[in-house]
Amino acid sequence: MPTANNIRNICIIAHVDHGKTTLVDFLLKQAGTFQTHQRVEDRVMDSMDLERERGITILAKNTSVRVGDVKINIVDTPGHADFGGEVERIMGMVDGALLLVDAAEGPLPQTRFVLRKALAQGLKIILVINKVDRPDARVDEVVNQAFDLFVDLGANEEQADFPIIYACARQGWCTLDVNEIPALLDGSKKNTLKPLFDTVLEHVPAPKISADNDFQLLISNLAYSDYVGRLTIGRISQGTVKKNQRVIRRGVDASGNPKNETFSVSQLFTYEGLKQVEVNELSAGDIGVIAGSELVEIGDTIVGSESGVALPRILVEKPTLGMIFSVNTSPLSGKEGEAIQSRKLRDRLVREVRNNVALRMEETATTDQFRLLGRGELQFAILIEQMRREGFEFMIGKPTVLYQTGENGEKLEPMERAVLDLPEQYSGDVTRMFQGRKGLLTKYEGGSGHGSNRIRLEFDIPTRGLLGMRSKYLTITRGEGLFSTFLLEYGPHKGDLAHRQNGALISDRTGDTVEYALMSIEERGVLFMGSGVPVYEGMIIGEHNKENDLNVNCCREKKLTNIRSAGAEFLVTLAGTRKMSLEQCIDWIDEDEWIEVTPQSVRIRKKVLNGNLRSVKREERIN
Ligand SMILES: Nc1nc2c(ncn2[C@@H]2O[C@H](COP(=O)(O)OP(=O)(O)OP(=O)(O)O)[C@@H](O)[C@H]2O)c(=O)[nH]1
Ligand SMILES: [Mg+2]
Repeated sequence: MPTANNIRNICIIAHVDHGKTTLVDFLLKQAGTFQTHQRVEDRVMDSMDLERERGITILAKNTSVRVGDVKINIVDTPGHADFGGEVERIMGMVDGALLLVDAAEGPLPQTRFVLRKALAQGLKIILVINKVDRPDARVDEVVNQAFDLFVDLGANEEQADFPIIYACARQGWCTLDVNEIPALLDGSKKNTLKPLFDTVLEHVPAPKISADNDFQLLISNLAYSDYVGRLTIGRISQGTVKKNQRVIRRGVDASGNPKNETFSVSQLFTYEGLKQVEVNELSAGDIGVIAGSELVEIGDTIVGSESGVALPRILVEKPTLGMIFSVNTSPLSGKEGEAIQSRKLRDRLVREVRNNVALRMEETATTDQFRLLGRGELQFAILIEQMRREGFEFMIGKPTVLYQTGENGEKLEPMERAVLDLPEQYSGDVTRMFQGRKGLLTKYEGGSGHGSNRIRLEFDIPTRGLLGMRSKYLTITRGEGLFSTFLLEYGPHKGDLAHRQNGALISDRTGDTVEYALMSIEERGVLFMGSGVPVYEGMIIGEHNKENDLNVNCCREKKLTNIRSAGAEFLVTLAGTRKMSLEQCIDWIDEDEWIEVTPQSVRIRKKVLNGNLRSVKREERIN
């Protein structure tokens, strides 16, 4: 049983893609977690299907390594802003943070967000300048920028006196000496991640243990096991807990009043590498897993006796976006998955909100619809994707911004800073697009980021203006632009913003699409589908090239004639369709439209299906 002196608890934080999960791979490998013959997948901590498919981390996860007789618990965190709540909730488990910064990109919006949280938590920070192997690395400049960021965020003297490590996570080495980088790059010198391990042991304090021996743990994360059910994850702040011990969960009920539950600890686990190993006892300072209660929630405290008190609940930033989830009311409902009824939809959303502190749920005026509140389109898209993989059918509406009311009754809306890094030749188009969305250019920096023909632009822009922008930005910059944002604060409402310039092409009947019919519609806009696709009245099949909607017959067959044309028949095919991904659909839809999600399809439809009951004019369909 380790005492706190041979434990260190750290997290790894950074902007998206700066190499956190890759670094964990090599920390595990070099600490001898795997047998030499064992083949280890890249980014082994990204274990969820969706994480592997998208190449990003979505959930914070624990692991540990042993260096000598010290156990280092490590929490890998996601870098995408939409999953910022994951970072916020694990901060209380650790005493130190490795702050990774890409040697070419430098600090970006999420670097700022996570560093601010880490400083507020009083964590000891180690700066890791990663990807020093990049040809466009600019190490000195990036170190200076990181230093400025610490100062800017109000780091105290001790915090601003951070050790700096230069690393190439992908090759598994690092150094404390910036002058050694060239030799390490050309292979004339070799190193490992030992300097990083040493720095952690030296600079990150061992977990403080209170003199009070009464067991206490703040629940920072949850997991689920098919064998033992719901699992509590947290750091034991004081005392010890044993298997079969009776403990008390100090939680809250739906209205926030204290609610206690006594339960018996059925199993205890500790992290050893990627495995959870069962133990009989956990003691202060360690991060562990407790089974035995199905009711545990993030933010609850588990204590060992009646006199044990609850720790302050974990607070995270408030949601800024809302999205309606609805029972599927489409004519094709139930054909491809389980068309869940409102109770089950509600239960599923409640379960999500219990596991994810950054999400909230609200009832609406109708019992078939629920409003989920969160941080970004990607956060919603991931949940939607998970639910369709579970076999569910449901509908979602356009994401909407959550407004607030100011002191004098004025309407306030969330504002964000968008930081863009892009090839200079696209700057004109991009600036025009952002300004058209009420963006205010606050910074124009040449020669930064990846190489000299790139520029960095910063805009202050309403969250509302950013909705649906990502895919347009990527189109304009031919996929070469980087785009990230962070929330500033609520500001005065910036006035009306048109969401979409184009109307929809809408099927006026039920049937299957026919190539012949689609060919005549094609000149009216962009089709989202080819032939042979089942459609219904009110379902959207494409984007109209005018502002109004257009109801079309996309099921019309060619009339058969017995006169053969003299010339050879041409085989005419559709020029091309734009297959819409779930995220593109979320970017695209208007308030009077739904996205219908099933395990097999993502369809877009009008809320009002009957063509006679809805207007095609924009000003009449959206108020
Ligand atoms: N050139 C170079 N690429 C690296 C290095 N470390 C990581 N990468 C690459 O950077 C990309 C992102 O790496 P990840 O480890 O997934 O980054 P992450 O910070 O975990 O990303 P999120 O968890 O999604 O925020 C991958 O393609 C890695 O191969 C490095 O030292 N040098
Ligand atoms: Mg990652």
